[in-house]
Amino acid sequence: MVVAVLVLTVRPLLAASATDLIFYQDFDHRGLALCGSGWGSEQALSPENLVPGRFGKAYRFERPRTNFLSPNQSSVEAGVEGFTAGEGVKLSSVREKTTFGKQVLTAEVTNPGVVWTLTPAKVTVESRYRPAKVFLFSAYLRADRPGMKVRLRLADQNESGDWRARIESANKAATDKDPKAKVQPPMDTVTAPGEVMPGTGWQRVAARLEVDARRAEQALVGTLEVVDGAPATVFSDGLQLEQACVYPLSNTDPTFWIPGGAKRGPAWIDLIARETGFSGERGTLGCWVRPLPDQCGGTRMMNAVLAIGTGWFSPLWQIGGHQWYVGEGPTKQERGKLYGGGAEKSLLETGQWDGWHHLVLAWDEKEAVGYLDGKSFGKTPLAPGKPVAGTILRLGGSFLEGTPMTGDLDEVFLYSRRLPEDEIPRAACRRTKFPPSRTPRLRCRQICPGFSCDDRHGRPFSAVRAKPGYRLSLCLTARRRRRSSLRLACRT
Ligand SMILES: [Ca+2]
Repeated sequence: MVVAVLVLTVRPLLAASATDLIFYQDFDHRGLALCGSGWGSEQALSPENLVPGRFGKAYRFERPRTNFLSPNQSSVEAGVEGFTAGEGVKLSSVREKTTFGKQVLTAEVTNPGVVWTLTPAKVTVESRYRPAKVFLFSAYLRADRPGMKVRLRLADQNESGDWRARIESANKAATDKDPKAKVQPPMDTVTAPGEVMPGTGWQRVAARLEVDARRAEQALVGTLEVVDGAPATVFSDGLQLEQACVYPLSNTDPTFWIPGGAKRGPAWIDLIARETGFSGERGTLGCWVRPLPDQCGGTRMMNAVLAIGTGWFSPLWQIGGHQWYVGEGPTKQERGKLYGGGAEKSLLETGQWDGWHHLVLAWDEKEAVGYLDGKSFGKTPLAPGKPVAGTILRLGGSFLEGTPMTGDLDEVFLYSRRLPEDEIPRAACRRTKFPPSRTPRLRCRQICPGFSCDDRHGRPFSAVRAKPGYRLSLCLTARRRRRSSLRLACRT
């Protein structure tokens, strides 16, 4: 028998049941979110993802990634191991403090040509559903003086291998078996080097390589060349070799640097939606978002931000990306789709709030409306849907093809009713936390592992509530006999 003890201090009492606010995560309470009728739900946050928010802290979302380079190739902390000097180039590691450590790679170049080449990285990854695997090689560079032009390249040493013959023979075997079989010829490799004229400050540059997804193994080699401006000295640090996003494939900007060999999973935060009491039939889902700069220049597209559902075939509510969804599954209805491409582009503009933008989806049984910064940008009729078993409320992406969000997220809220038209612009113009009078003041002193909301048998915690204006301490003892059963004792 597992005994879990939850101690909460609630002040003032959440009036959530009166406002139908059934989920609220502000990232300012160590992961504690309001969930259902005034209950706290602990969401696991990674401290390295907490960044300055619209109010207090926000959470930064990035796609999952691995830096395929060795630790020394990525940060040059232990000499020049992993780098081969080009002809006539003198390589050394010198002391300089950067974001990536205390040493940087220095190359004294006398003539145009190869500066350094990396020892190949053996990579075996898949690219499900996509015709190509896309790899990105990025580095931070600077020069001892302006006027030099450099080129970063990425190549697969297995390019001259037997991959083409293997694909062709597999295709032939397929058509021999079934003459109508659809086969794709081998895809030509696409290389996109990154060229830059580095200044005396650090600057990131990236090279891209696309290969046929059926090629099982790559031996990836990154190279830096001086095109023009030698003799000169070029400094390198913060190198990263990664696979681009599998979906959408347009997410091909390099991610924030992580050490060589390090891996980060998807950053999204999931909650079983029924814990909030979400009915699906009507509601208002919203948040503040801010896109991330592309460190090679420009701003990165954000893609899906929030989603409630399980996949393409069940009811779905989604904010962000080219298409917002609401109601019955996208595969079952023509309606219930809001074009979000224009709103997504508008996110790249700084706007009134230092890059932050307010996104809202509000719906009832008949229609849904999307809002950007308090203004409606589109509406759609819909076929209402109810959440199916296992429906997830996902912060920071969508389960449709596992699309990850790129950007910062703050003040996520979900109401169980459609907010009136005039309340949404007011919410977007607030200069204080949302909603100011009803910010959850759940302060969690202790939450034992194993504790969670469970409303499979109605709403077991709805009895435990403080009255308006009360400052109340609750001590709950939950005895967890079976997964589906929580017994509560409460004293004030
Ligand atoms: Ca916040």
